[in-house]
Amino acid sequence: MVEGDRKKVGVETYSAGDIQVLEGREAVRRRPGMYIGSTDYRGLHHLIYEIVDNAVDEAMAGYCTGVQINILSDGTVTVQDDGRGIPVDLHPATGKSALETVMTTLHAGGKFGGKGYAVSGGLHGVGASVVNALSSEMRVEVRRDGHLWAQEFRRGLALGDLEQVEPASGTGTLTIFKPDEEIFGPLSYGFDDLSQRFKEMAYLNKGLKISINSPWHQEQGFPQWRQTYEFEGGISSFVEQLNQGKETLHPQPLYVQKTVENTIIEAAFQYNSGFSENTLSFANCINTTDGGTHLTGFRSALTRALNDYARKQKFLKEDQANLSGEDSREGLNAVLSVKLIDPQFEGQTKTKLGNA
Ligand code: 28G
Repeated sequence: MVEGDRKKVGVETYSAGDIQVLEGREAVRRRPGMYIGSTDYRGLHHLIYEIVDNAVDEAMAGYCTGVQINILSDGTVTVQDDGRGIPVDLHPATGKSALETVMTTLHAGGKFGGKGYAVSGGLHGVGASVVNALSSEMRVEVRRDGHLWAQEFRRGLALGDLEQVEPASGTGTLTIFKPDEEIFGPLSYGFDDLSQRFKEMAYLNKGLKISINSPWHQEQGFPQWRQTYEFEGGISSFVEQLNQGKETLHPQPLYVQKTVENTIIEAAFQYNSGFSENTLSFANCINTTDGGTHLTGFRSALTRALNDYARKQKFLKEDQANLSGEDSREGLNAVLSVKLIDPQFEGQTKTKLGNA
């Protein structure tokens, strides 16, 4: 065969965007642990949190009032929200819809600014495209602009184009995915772990209704398989729960809230007759178990406020020393929650907030 005889069998249809998709998907499937921590029980649950986090982001942006999570008998997970719906318009950089871009490009729509408050931290924040790459099947349905739109994927690759299915009212996103058993092994879910996280999310986002309904658990014979959380009291309700069964020193938790330069700060606290402190701190709904600047600031502000008041009221005489930090936290149950546009998580486990 002479050079030039070789027939072209097709036109080159791979765009830069396609290559990026393949690279992203293959990288994720080759080393899933790099993206979701592990491929065991924790990693499997991480997939669900990743998708639910996106719905909670939409709630923090002020557009979503409810999230419904279902676990079907075959291990398929569905997550539905009533937010604005993932945009379906053409994304100029990739030549694909925004939806397909978000679902197939690593970090597309990621938590790196321009997105408002985003649940992120630790191993979170890798995005829906990672869940897609690690799902044997995925289907995304969006209600938006007067229509129902849908697209399907297999192990992160689009099965077809985004389709305009039918006229539809309302807005929201429905994501249906089946974690890949080639990666995770047999699918097995823990109702208590899932519901605990959803409960925490509901406390941290007052008025947000989160429901979990799991025919999977029902079929496996678990006693608990559905639950709904909605707390009008937000983190004050959280503190009431922490103080349940304890002798409280005042009937209602104290609650303070302030927004400073796009940073929302909330604290709820209530003293009980015990001696230990229990303060839970969160940044963008991530439990900052190693504390950080927000916790340090809260503690010193509390001590200062108590001392100022004690001096003013002459509970502390001029020759008496200030209350120590430890004094001010005796019997304290508190929940501190900050929401920032660009949270900086530090430390080995990324559970310490570093923002000034
Ligand atoms: C049901 C499963 C989990 C989501 C939205 C809504 C928007 C969005 C999601 O945008 C692309 C990149 C940054 C703006 C944003 C809709 C703005 C206007 C959205 C979800 C566009 C992503 N209208 N709801 N993504 N951004 N729910 N639930 O995933 O610039 S993801």
